[in-house]
Amino acid sequence: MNKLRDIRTLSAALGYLLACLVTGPAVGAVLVVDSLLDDSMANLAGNDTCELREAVRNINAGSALHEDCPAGNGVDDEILLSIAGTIVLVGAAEENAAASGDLDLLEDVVIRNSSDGEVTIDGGGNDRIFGGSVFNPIDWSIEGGEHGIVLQNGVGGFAGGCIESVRDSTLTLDSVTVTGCEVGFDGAGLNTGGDTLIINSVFSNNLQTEGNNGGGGIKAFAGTLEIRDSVIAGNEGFRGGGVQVAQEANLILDNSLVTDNHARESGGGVDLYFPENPSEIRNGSRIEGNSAVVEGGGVAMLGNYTVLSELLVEHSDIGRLDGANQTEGQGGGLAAIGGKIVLGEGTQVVGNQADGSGGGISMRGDAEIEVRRTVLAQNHASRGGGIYLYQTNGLIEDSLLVGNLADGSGGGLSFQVDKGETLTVQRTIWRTNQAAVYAGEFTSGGGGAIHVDGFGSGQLDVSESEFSGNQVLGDSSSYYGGAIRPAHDVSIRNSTFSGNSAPNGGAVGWNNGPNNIIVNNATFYANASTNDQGAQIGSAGTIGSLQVTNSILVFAAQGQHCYPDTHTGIQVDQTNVKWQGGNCDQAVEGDPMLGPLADNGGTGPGAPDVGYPQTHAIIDENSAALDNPLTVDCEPADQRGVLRNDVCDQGAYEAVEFIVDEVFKDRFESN
Ligand SMILES: [Ca+2]
Ligand SMILES: [Ca+2]
Ligand SMILES: [Ca+2]
Ligand SMILES: [Ca+2]
Repeated sequence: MNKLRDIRTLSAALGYLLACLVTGPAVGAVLVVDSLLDDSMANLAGNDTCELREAVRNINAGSALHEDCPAGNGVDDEILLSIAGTIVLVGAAEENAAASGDLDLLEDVVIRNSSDGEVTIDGGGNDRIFGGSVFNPIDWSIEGGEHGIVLQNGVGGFAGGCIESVRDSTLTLDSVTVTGCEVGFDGAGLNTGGDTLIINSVFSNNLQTEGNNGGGGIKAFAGTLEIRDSVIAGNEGFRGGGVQVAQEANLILDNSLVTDNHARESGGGVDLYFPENPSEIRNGSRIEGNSAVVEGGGVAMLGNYTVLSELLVEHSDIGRLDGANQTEGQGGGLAAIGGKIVLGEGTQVVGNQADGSGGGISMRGDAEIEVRRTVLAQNHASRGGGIYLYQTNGLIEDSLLVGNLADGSGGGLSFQVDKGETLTVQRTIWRTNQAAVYAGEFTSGGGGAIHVDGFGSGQLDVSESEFSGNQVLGDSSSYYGGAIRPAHDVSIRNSTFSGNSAPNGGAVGWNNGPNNIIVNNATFYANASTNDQGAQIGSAGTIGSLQVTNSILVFAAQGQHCYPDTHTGIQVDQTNVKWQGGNCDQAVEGDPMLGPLADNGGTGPGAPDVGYPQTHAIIDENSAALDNPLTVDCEPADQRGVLRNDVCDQGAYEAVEFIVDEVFKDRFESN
């Protein structure tokens, strides 16, 4: 029996191959639509023109069900729209055989504009335009070609206002505009449940109406949604004003613009809702001018606690100075609860606004963030002007935070610890960020660049970074830390504090603890206490300690170097050098002879556009900080990553090049 079946199978296969040799493999039918008419099936029949509805039904049937059109093959069929103009679909909705209302697609099909102008398919405000059946997932595409296809004015009931692509279908939209569509729950322009490519296309002014679900422009609930070279603009939804990507779906946004969309809850531009697979925003994409009421003006991610939800942003902009994303709640540019956000090379988060916390970025709820080679500039919030982190572990490196503003604490960043979270900051520039602490909401606080607070435990480690021109505004005796207002466990190594100011503690200051703060090989230069309470370091804290070693304190621009000097918590021992300022009496008096704040190089990649975190170089061989024998346990390399020599210099800069230059001068210069 088996042998007989094998022979039958073999002969059937041979017969098929022979048939292919004679006739070629099955070729899809090409159905040319040469009419813009839509009407009842009876009225379309026998008029000698092939209407779109007849063509779709022939393809669904795989036959010449309607004699005005060629027969459908059922495999690889193609519809050519040969007449430019507008087709308005008519007939009752809630019908699923393409006989009225929406065109229900049950077989694979390519719909292409072959006319000499734009073709518009209008849903008539009656039903969606293209639908399908969950029992018939299909591979399909709409190709507008040179002149484009517009899908407009569809109304989709629950899901898919203009287009519904059912689970496990694949869909390509190329050169298609989807506009003015409306839906109750999911995807006003498009609701899709399979791999979807949107290229050279526009989704504009679509509306998702109900107080649940979302996707003003597009909702993807399964498969990869790739949006390339496209524009998503002016759409509105509950979650995801522009795009909502949920659970089994993931997003790739490539060289696309998401702008002027609005969410009545979260994710004005994009909402990632418990995504189980990583998403990417990349390659020149811009998310700007979007808004959300609750959180994530530009992007929101509600993370999954069991599967790591992850978003990577690279070479893309979230916000711009004249195109802020904004929210009445948290995370003007980007908000995440849970999950992991990675901001990579070439990301800019600029000009975003949150009435709550996190002007640029807000993260909380067992979340994780990595920021690399990123610029965060001129974002504004009540707390954490650039970044707000709560119950979040983080890494920030080779980045630039400039001109961010908090009405409360943490102009650059607010780090709220709770359960032992860690934040590592390295090779990063913090410049001209401001905390404008105001009485009322926050009775104490500060941190022009970084504010650490919270009732639990946590650790902040800062190294190889520049803090310059950061400020805590106001005059309260409770406002501390022009650069850093630490709490809990903080280490500061190989960093430069220059020209920062606060009422108390111009560079570093705090007013409550518990603290365990270690500062090693730092340079404090020309910081100011506007209340004369510690130009460089100030404290009213009574718990914990701040230990400063191997550091330089020079030029107390206003106030004494340390305040109060006798506080047991502040320990600035003889391994430090001080100049042009009082207090810090254990430090040894001497002129370190420093140059101005300048980019003196580095060994890392440097921050985008501005290079390396700046340093004050030791510029004279008579510097009191040069090869200082009192130093103990210096950092092995300096702020720039340059290895220190045998006897380390105090401060963040090791004068290795200076010494080489001097040797060169002595040996070879004739005069
Ligand atoms: Ca006809
Ligand atoms: Ca239908
Ligand atoms: Ca229908
Ligand atoms: Ca040295």
